[in-house]
Amino acid sequence: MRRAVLVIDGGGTVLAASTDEEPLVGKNFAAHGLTKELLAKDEGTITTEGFDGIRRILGFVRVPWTGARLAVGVDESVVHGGIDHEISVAYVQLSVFGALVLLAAWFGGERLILRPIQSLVRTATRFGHGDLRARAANEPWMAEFEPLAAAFDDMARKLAAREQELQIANQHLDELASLDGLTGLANRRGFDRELDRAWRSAEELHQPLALMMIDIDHFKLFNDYYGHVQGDACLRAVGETLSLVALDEARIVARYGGEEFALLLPGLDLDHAIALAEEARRSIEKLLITHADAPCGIVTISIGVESRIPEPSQSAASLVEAADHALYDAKRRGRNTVVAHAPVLLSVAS
Ligand code: GH3
Ligand code: MG
Ligand code: MG
Repeated sequence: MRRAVLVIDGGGTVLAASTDEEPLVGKNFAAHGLTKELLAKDEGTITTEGFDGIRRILGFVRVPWTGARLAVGVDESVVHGGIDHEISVAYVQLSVFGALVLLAAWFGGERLILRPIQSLVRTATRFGHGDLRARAANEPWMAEFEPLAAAFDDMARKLAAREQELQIANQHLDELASLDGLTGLANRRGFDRELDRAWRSAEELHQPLALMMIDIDHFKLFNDYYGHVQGDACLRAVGETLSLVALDEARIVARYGGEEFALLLPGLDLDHAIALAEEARRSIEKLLITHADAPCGIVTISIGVESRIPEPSQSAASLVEAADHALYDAKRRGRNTVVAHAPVLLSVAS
C-alpha cells in the first residue's frame, strides 16, 4: 500500500514529505485543491488528488501553534481494492452460510414440522371420515408436537363419546318416533318400516307373508256414547289383546291409525292367517266391552286377511291394499267378521 506523509505551511509550501514525494519539498502549491482543503479546517479526512496527481485518502491535523498541516494519506485505489476483496470474500462466506442454513431448515423443517403436521392431518382426516378410533398417539411424534397430539386425542375421545351418546339418543328417538303413545304398539311409521323389512325377507326366503287389517266396529258411536277417555281405554284393551294373540315377537302388531290395527305375520300362509284372525276376532268378543249403541251390545272387530309369497313384480303396498280390500268387504258384510281374498266370505260371527 502506498502511503504519503506531507507537511505544508500556512502558505501552501511543502515543508516535508515522505520519501516518494521528496522532490516536492520546498515547492509551493498554494493554488492546489489539496492545499485549499487542508488549510480550510484544523483537522479532518479528505479524499482528493495529491500534488503528484495520485488520489489518496488523507487524514490531517493542524500543527499546534502554527498554520502548518500534517497530512497522512493512503492510495485510494489500494484501499478500495483491499476493501472490495474483503467484501467479496465476505459475500461468498455469507452465501455459503446462507445456503447451509437453508439446507438445514429444509431438512429440519421437513422432519420436525411438515411430517408431524401431515401425520396430524392424516389422523384428523381418518377421524373426520368416521373412524372414531383414530388417535394421534399411534404415530411417532417429535417431543414438541406431543402436547398437540395429546390435545387432539383428548378432543377425539370426547367427540367419539359424544357421537356415541348422540347415536344412542337418535336410536331412542327413532324408536319413540316409531311407537304409538296410546297403545305402546308400533305406529304407522314403525309398521311401514317393519313391513318393508318383512317383505324383503319373505322374498329372499321365498316364504309367505300374511297381513291382517283390523278395524273396531262402530267405534265412532262408542266414542259418542262413552266419551273419548273410554274410547282410548277401549283402544288400549284391543291393542293388548291383539298383542297376546300375536304372541311371537316376529309378528308385528301396529296401530295403523285411528281405531285401525295391523298384524304382520311372517311365514304364515293364508289358512293359518285366517285361523289366527278368527282367534283375534273371538278374543275381542270375549273382552265383553259394553257398546250400548252396537247391534250386538259389545265391542267387536272386523278383519281383512291376505297372505302371499312376494314376487319381484309386486310391492309391499299391494299386500296392504289386498288386506284393506278384504277388511272393507268384512264391513260391508256386517262387521265382526274375518274376510280373506275378497269378496269370498270366510267366517261370520254366529
Ligand atoms: P265402522 O264400523 O265402519 O268402522 O265405523 P266406525 O265408527 O268405527 O268408523 P269411523 O271411521 O266412522 O270412526 C272411527 C272413529 O274412531 C272416529 C274417531 O272418533 C275414533 N278415533 C280415532 N282415533 C281415536 C283415538 O285416538 N281415540 C279415540 N277415543 N277415538 C278415536
Ligand atoms: Mg271402525
Ligand atoms: Mg276405521
